[in-house]
Amino acid sequence: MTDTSLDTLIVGSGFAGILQLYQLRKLGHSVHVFDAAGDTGGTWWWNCYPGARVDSDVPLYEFSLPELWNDWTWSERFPGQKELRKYFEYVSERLDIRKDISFNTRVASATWDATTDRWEVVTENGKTVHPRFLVLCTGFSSTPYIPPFKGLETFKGVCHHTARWPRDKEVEVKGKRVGVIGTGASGVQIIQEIGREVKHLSVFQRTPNYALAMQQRKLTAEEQVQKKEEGLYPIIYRRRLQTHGGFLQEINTKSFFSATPEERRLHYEHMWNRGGFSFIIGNYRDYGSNDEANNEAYEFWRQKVHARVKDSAKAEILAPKVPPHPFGAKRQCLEQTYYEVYNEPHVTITDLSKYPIEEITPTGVKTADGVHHELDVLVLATGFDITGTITQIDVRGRDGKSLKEKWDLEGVYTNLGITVANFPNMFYTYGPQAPTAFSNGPTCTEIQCTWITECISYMIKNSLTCIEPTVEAQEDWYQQVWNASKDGPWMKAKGWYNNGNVPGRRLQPLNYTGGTAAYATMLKETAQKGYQGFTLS
Ligand code: N01
Repeated sequence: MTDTSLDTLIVGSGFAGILQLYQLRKLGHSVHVFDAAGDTGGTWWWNCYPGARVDSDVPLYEFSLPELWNDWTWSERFPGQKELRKYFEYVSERLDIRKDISFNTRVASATWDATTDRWEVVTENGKTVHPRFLVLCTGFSSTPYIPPFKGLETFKGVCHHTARWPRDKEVEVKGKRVGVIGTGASGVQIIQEIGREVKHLSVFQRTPNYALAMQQRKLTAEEQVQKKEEGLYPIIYRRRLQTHGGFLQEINTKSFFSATPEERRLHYEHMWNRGGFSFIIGNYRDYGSNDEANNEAYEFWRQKVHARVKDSAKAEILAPKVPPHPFGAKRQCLEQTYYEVYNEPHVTITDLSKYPIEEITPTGVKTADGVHHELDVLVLATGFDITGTITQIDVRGRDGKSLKEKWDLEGVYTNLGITVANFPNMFYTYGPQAPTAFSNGPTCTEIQCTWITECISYMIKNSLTCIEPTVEAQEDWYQQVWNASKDGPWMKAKGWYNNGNVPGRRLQPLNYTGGTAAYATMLKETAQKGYQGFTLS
């Protein structure tokens, strides 16, 4: 028999899941969370590999709820995973949310039941619930991607994907021969952290990461308390909703050609020294669309790298003379001492674009230059399946067809990066076709969760049963996402920005790049117009 006591089921308890739960519970709705993890934190629970650290600075990277920020202070501008975990523990206790979460509970399937107008959600450990609304707060990085390397299963040493790093036992790397495949943010961070202490490090890089200077610094409790007393925090949180990327810095509206080479050089230095994503956000507006502007940004970055890496052959692999893709086309990460690691004689780097991995053997990795890299530990820093974070659940909508099959066959179609036609009363956060990669998590999810809460609330108040987007609205959003991407470099290299990191997927922009503030306005206007683009019944 269908139990109709649950209004909303949320999947995941990272930033989005927690806020969604807190907001809906406050309204008096019955709401529950299933999370495959053992505790709250989402990506910060899973990604416990050495060196994991956030790339958005605090206090931007936290909840804007005064009941939380008032009593919390950080120790660093860009906190590490352990401190972020402590933050989630604090949040969980302060908001008393664990009582509404079932941990170690992975959702296997969600099927729309048109006879009851409810979802039937089944978990791998045998629970079944029937909520009216389903909110997938599964983010963009909850499904690791592991390439089908020949022989991977034969490796006899220790092998982990960065997002499945063991949390209950220490992985010994000191004095070991370690290999890292992948140089995205995860690879760069683990290489930077363990590079000096291992016996030998073999880095396998297919594409260089144009890593930017983090400019990390310690924070004192006093400076944070002072800012709070000066009333700055509410302004910061309001402001982050108004900028392009959820940071305080607005994108540069000046053209590359409006400045002299000297002015540009000084500007680049200034942005570089600010750290974080300033060098991208503050770059000239046409850096993504004009080759000259783009090449100059690349050359500035390249010189910074070459100045730090002593071995010119290694430096050339890390920052080649001819850029493999335009600056900004792939997600850059932030580093502190990444490039200095390559000055250690026991650290080698193989350029997989020239010498691909031929196979993984029981004792190491064989590359096409004929070298067999002997390894005790193999780290797969090979990223995530972005759409897989949703389709890892066998979601079936009104017509009984699976979302995975639809997206695999037709490409990803959503309305506003938050709902999908044919999947009534289903919402998702921080996933495909939202500002996701171009906005920090707490900002983007605050906008989305608030919208979802108001939508559910509106439906209950107006005795409405179902909401789902129209196919036309979805096609329109698909086009808007493409249009916003046109002037940027983001379709000019295969990566997780465009579904290109998983072979065989349809290339399409997976992020709305028109800005977080513009996105928030669109969501708001849609609601104000009585949920234009949606069918309500
Ligand atoms: O994943 P990625 P990630 N053979 O997809 C390589 C966030 N994040 O986990 O570029 C060989 O960026 C692949 O090579 P290529 C952040 O938003 C944040 O590192 O496709 N190599 C690439 O080098 C980030 O952007 C933080 O040629 C293969 C790497 O694997 C996002 O998560 C920390 C391969 C994958 O890089 C994802 O980052 C960590 C193959 N067959 C993550 N397949 C912070 O907050 C893939 N690769 C700082």
